[in-house]
Amino acid sequence: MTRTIWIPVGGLVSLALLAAAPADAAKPKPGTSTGTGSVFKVNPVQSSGNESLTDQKDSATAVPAGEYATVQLRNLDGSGTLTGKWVRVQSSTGTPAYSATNTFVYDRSADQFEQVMAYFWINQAQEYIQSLGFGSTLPPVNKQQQLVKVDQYGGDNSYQTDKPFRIRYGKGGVDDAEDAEVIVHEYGHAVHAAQVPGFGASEEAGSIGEAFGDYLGVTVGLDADQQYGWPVRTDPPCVADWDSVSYTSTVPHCLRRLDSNLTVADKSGEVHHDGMIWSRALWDIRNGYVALGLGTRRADTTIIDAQFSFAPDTSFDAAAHATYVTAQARDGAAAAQVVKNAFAARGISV
Ligand SMILES: [Ca+2]
Ligand SMILES: [Ca+2]
Ligand SMILES: [Ca+2]
Ligand SMILES: [Zn+2]
Repeated sequence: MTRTIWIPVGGLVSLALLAAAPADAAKPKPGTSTGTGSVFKVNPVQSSGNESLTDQKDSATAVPAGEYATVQLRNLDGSGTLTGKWVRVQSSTGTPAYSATNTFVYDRSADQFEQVMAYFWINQAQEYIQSLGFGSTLPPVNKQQQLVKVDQYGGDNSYQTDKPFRIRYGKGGVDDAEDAEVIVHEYGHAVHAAQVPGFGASEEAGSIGEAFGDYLGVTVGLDADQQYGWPVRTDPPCVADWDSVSYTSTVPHCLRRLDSNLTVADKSGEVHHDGMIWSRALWDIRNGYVALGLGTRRADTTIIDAQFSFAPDTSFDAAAHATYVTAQARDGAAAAQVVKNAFAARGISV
C-alpha cells in the first residue's frame, strides 16, 4: 500500500521517502508566509511608563502580560522557522523557535522570545524603510535577508559585522533583544554598511553610525506605535528605556538620548558619546520638518537618502553638507534651512 501525505512546500511525498529523509525535512511545515508572534510594544518601559520594572533574572513575572502584543509575523519562508525575506534568525544558544503553524508565542523567559523580537523588529524596520520608497522609487537600502544571531555573545553587548554580514544580540542585564530600540540600533549599522561599504572609518563617521542607529531605533518604534495603536509613555527621545534599567540608576532610564545639548566643543573621541551630537541634529531636523508640515516620514527619507553619498570616513561637516543638499533638492529651501540650523546649533557647518 502506498500512502502519501500533503506537505505544502514540498508537495506530495511518499512516506517511504520521508522515512529516509533527514529529521528536519520530515518536520511539518506551515508553508505560509504570515504567522503570529508575541512581542514587546517597542519595550515594556516605553509602553507602560513604569520606570520601576527590572529584569529579575529574565523572570516571566517581571513584566506584566499587558506589555506584550500579539502581532503578525510577515514575509516568513514557510519552513516553520524564523526565516524570511528580510531576516533569518540563524542560530542561538538556546532552542531555535519552530512552529508547524507559524505560531511563535513565548514569554520573555524563553530563549525563543528574543528570536521572535529580532525577527519581528528587523522585518518591521525594513518594511518601514521600503514604505519610504527605498527599493521602489529610491535605491534599495539593505533590501536583503539580514542574518541575526541571538544570545550568542555572553556579554551585555550587541554588534553588527560586515564579514559575515550579520548582527549579534547579547544577553547581559536585560536581554538586548527584549528592547526593539536596541534591535533596530544594530540594524542601523547594517543599513549604513549596505549603503556605503566600510562606513565608519573615521571617528566622526563612527559617531554618525551610532547616532543613526539610535535615531532609527526610535523612529521605527514610534512609527510602529502609530501603526499598531500602542501607547508611548516615556519621552520619545529616550533610547533603550528597558535595556538600560540594568545599568542606569537615574530615572528615566535611557541608554542615550536624542535630545542632548552636546556640541562639537564637547567631543570626547568616543563614538557613542559623540554620536549624541549628531543624533540631536537628526532629532531637530525631524521636529523642524513636522513644524513645516512635511512630517517625520519625509525627514527620515531625506536623512536616509543623504547617507548614500557619505564617504566611509566622512567628517561631520561633509555629511551635514550632503544632508543639506539632499533636503534642498527633495524638500525645498525651508527644509534645507531647518537642516542647516539643526547642524549649526551643534557646531557643524554645512
Ligand atoms: Ca529574555
Ligand atoms: Ca542588555
Ligand atoms: Ca524609547
Ligand atoms: Zn552601535
